[in-house]
Formats: sequence, structure tokens, C-alpha cells
Amino acid sequence: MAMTLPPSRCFGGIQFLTILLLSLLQAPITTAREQTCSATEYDFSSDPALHTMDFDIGYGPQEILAYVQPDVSTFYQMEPGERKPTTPKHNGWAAKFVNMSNKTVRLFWDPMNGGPGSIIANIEPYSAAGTASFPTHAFYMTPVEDESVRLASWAVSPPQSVYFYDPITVEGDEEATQRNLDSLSHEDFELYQRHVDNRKFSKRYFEFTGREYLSFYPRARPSHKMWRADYFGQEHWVTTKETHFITLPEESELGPVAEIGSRRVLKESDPRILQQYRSPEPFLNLTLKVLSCAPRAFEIDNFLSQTEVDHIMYLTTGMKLHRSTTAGSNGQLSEEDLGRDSTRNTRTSLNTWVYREKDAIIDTIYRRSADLLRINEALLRPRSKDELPYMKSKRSLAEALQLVHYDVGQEYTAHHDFGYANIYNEDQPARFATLLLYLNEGMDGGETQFPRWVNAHTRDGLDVVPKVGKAVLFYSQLPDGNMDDWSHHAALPVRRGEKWLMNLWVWDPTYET
Ligand SMILES: *[C@@H]1O[C@H](CO)[C@@H](O)[C@H](O)[C@H]1NC(C)=O
Ligand SMILES: *[C@@H]1O[C@H](CO)[C@@H](O)[C@H](O)[C@H]1NC(C)=O
Ligand SMILES: CC(=O)N[C@H]1CO[C@H](CO)[C@@H](O)[C@@H]1O
Repeated sequence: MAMTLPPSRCFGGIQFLTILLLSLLQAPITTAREQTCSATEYDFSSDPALHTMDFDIGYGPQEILAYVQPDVSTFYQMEPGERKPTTPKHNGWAAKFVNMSNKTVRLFWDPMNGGPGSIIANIEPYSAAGTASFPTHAFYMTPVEDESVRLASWAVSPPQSVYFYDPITVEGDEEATQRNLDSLSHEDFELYQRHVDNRKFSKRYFEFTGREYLSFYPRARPSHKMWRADYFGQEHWVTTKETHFITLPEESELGPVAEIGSRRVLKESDPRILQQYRSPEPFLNLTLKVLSCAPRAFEIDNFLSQTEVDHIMYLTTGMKLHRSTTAGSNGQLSEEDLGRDSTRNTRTSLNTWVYREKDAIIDTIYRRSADLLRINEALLRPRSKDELPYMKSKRSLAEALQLVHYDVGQEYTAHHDFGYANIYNEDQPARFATLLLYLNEGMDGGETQFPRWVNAHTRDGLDVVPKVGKAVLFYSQLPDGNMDDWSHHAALPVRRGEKWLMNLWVWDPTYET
């Protein structure tokens, strides 16, 4: 079945340029802001990592654009073949389990010591679940009503990522298979057939790209633009009128910001919210620097101002970051009463959610993030029914900001941010991009690590050191709509001090859970 993508759109109001096209930039910024599709736009439509893949899963020859990871030498701006990729020390990878039956099953991790398994998920009929895994790890599925019955079990080993529980097809026995197929209701038969198609497609995709297909065929390519990461250190830049707050507005001026239809939904020509508290520059120039090409990960210094960071910390914890003006801060927090509204919650829980509508500063951070991602800010909030009519769902594509705190010894082991979309939703909504916003620095440990970044000089992971106001952007999806197994990432243990950061997750093509 054909999936239709919303037509590619050029959103007005975002001035956007790349160093490659710098020479083409003539228009003054104020004019550029009124442009919609300008000639100075970076070309998001041609991604050199996309290649035409032909396939035939029984409906005649078809083609898609598939992501083929470029030769690692090109990441060093060398000719293909000059460098060889290393084998990462981290040997974990994604494991996805598919229930091709019409009953819910339970998925367990098997400790292999005779003891009871740990439940990972209940998997609905024709659906899937997954986890980050390691070679030799074992998993099994049971019926919901009897956990002692093993319907299927697997010892997982790379490169295979996807494991199917298929009680219908009996290898080498067409009659039995046919009997099983005949026993299915019409609806189950259709769902089962979609899985069969998916498996055929996935097989071809693996041959062509060397990667497992972690989405469910057919899945459209991401509806959002994706920055390219052709080589280490490559830079893109984007200007946004969402300049930094440099002094804190009075609380009464801050918000809350109404969700839709309020005066806060500004036209680009309108003055910035609370201009008097912000950097007087006409725009903020953000530079995305490529840290990793596979996965695509970028670092953006100075994404948040110190005022914004302080505000977020106060808002979420009631605490103020203790800052030393001489040596770098030690990442410690001291509880300080700012003498403001004492009815605010003082929360120190591990994670706290902050909604865009909370106040004008948070709203600005969403707008700035949208500009950074080249996504219309309206997609990152609920919309009225007339706004962006091509979007069926009016829900925001962004989750609330999640504040995360790590104490000494705390970590988040390697995992993926994407999940496995339900087959019943043809859009296959999934997390698309993660923006990590660091709120403090100076702790020992606490790096963000991409343990499986593709490179030719080290077997170690890529470690990103937290720095106040810095952002890291990475994509959980590939430009062809597959999930990026390489987006595996960890928060390394904090060894001294503590770590505060925020996550902003943006979904594609919709946000439905
Ligand atoms: C599942 O399929 C079997 C036939 O294989 C059928 O008898 C049964 O009713 C179906 N169960 C559900 C929950 O639809
Ligand atoms: C933005 O910064 C980059 C350097 O990262 C620079 O090359 C570019 O000219 C700047 N753009 C503007 C509009 O100032
Ligand atoms: C079609 C069908 O019913 N398939 C299988 C679904 O899974 C259950 C166990 O949960 C099997 O008994 C069915 O044969």
C-alpha cells in the first residue's frame, strides 16, 4: 500500500544558511526572514547516503531510497578505501521481537541460570517490542496465561536484530502452513500477510544496506529535514530570531503561554516576546558541528544562555546552580531561596517534565529548537484545526522537556530513544530527534557516550563532555525511515559532583503512543 508524505514545505521565518552557501547570501537578514524558499537554502533533498534500492516482494519490481552508510574514509574527507572502520568495544545492539500471532505474548529476558526471567514487555498481536541487548543474551516468549510455556526462545547474536515469533509458517511444510493460514480470520490473515511482506522487504534491505530493518515496511522517510553529517568537524549554521534571554523577566511577565490561538502565536514579523530581557542582537547564530557521521550527532555550543539555564533549574527544582565566577563550577547545587514565590514546588525527583506552555522562556527554547531542527515551530505544539491542515493529528510532535538528574554513581546504560511503532498505525510514529541540553558542567564523568559511532581511529565510544548551555542533537532515525541502531547512547556514571540535563524529543511523522 502506498504511503503518502506531506509535500515538502519551506517554512517562512527561519533564516537558514550553511557555510557552503555563504557566498550566495546577499539579502539582509530582515529580508531573508520574509522569504519562504530561498535560494540560499541548504539542500536537504539530496542526501548522498541515499541510494535507489530495487526490490520485489511479490507485487512486481519496486524502488525506494535506502540509506547506505558511506565509507568511513569519507568521514575523514579521504577517498573511499583509505581507512577501515574499527570494531567498537561496546558490542551491544538493538534487539526487536515481533509477535506474528494473533494473541498477546509476554517477552522475557532469560538469565540462563535456571532462575525466572525478567519481563520485558507484553507484545500485542502482530506487534513488536525491543530492548538494547548483548551477544548471547537469551529471550523467550510465553502466552499471557501461562508463563511456564515457551512459545519461542532465542539466543541473540549480531548482526541479527529482529526476531520473529511466527506460529503460522512451518518451514518446509507447505500443507501445514496452508492449514494454519486457512484457520486465520480474514483480518488476521491480512495482518499476518503484512508481516510476511515486511520480512521479505527486510531481507532485501539487509542485503542492500548491511543493516537490519528496524521499522515496519512500508514506512515513509522522515517528514522532517535532517542535517547531513558528511565528515567529522563539518559545520552548519542556522540563525534564529529566538535570541538568548540575558536577564530574567518578572515572574508575572513570563506566562503561562496559551497553547494555541493566543497572542503568543506570533507571526514572524511580530516583535520577539519580552525583547527587553533578551540579547539585542537581531538574531542568534547557532553552529552545528558534526561529532559523529553514523549516528548523525552534532554539538551546538551556547544553545542556552546562563539566564535560561538558571531559570530552568529554578523552575524545575526550586534550586539555583551554585556558580563560581573564577574557576569552573564544580557541578554542585546549593539550595538557595531566591525569595520568589514560595508556593512553587521544590522537586528533586530524578525527572521532571516541563511543558512548553509553562512560560515564555520555555516557549522560546522550543522555538529555538524548532529553528535548529528546521521544523515549523507550530509542529511542536498543539494546533487548531485550521493550522497546518495537512497534519491529520493536531498533537504536538514534541514531548515536554524532561529534566534529568544524576548523582555520583548514577548512569543510564546504553539504550535507544526510539521504540517500535505499532503495526496498527500506518504512520509508525517514532522518536525522530533528541536534543540534549546540558545545564551544568565540571563534574567528573557524566559524559554522553555514543559507544558505537563509526570511525577509523578508536574502539572507544565517542564521549561528549557536558558544558553549560551546550546542546547535542542526534537522530534516532535514518534518512530512509529506518531506525538508527547506531544511535545507541549512554550517560556515563558521574564520579564526582552531579549532572543536570534536559531532553527534548521530537517525533516523526506524528506523535501517537
Ligand atoms: C486466532 O486465530 C485462531 C486461528 O488460528 C482463531 O481460532 C482464534 O479465534 C484467533 N484468536 C483471536 C484472539 O482472534
Ligand atoms: C554564523 O556563524 C558562522 C560560524 O560558525 C559564520 O561562518 C557565519 O558567517 C555566521 N552567520 C551569520 C549570519 O553571522
Ligand atoms: C493464528 C494463531 O492463533 N497463532 C498463534 C498465536 O499465538 C498463540 C499462542 O499465544 C498460538 O497458540 C497460536 O497458534
